[in-house]
Amino acid sequence: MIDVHYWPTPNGWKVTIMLEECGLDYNIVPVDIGGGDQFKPEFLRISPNNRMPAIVDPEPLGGGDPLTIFESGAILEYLAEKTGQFLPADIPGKYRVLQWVHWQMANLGPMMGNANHFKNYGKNIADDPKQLEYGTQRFVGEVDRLSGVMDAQLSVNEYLAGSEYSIADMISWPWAFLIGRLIDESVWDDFPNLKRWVDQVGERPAVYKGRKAGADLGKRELTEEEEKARRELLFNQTNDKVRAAREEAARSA
Ligand SMILES: N[C@@H](CCC(=O)N[C@@H](CS)C(=O)NCC(=O)O)C(=O)O
Repeated sequence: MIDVHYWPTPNGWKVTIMLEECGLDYNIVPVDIGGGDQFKPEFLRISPNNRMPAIVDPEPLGGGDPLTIFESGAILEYLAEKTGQFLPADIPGKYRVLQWVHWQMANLGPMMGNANHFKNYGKNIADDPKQLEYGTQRFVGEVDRLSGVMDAQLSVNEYLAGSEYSIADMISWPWAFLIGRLIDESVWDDFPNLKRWVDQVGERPAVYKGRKAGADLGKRELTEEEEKARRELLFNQTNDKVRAAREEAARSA
């Protein structure tokens, strides 16, 4: 059974949604990113960038030793290849999907993450709120632009990569459905085609189940001290700070 190293966030949901869509059995291995699990040597050996999600497949496509994969885009592409689902086999169809998968990984995910950081999390970190203004404007602006890119594509296509539901939709939906929450719910008025797709994909039973996977993890209310430690851990990562964990992972490999 595939192990999913996971915490319930948009990047984690991409993988549980795909596993649900493919009907594959999986076992959730919690990675409490607020508690520092991403720096444990056993996790860093699977995911050297100290980010979840990651998977371990004990029965990999092509045989051989258990296969470990980090980066949600690579994981979805692998699961699509393994099951022969949600990624066309023909070259034009395959790259019609993969260009949107890479688009999400390089654009929508990082820009929304940064917009959320400057607009929401930053309030508890920056001493002067003015420090946040340019970052908020830059990244919320990018999210608005990217919403327009999806809206235009979805005005002439049922799904992001054309007429068929694919891993391009599964990888984009967990971020896209949060756009209203991030910017303002009125933003959907500007992007009716995107809203149509968000609702349509959201109604798929596998999408619902994937998003609910491990929903109870991280529900515990943190004390002020714990919240402060969590912010320091998540938002103040320099090479110096993570080097020791990485070296320990290499030593104990
Ligand atoms: N490009 C990566 C991004 C993964 C990512 O940013 N994961 C976050 C949670 S959504 C994480 O593990 N954060 C831990 C940390 O910042 O130390 C992917 O799509 O897999």
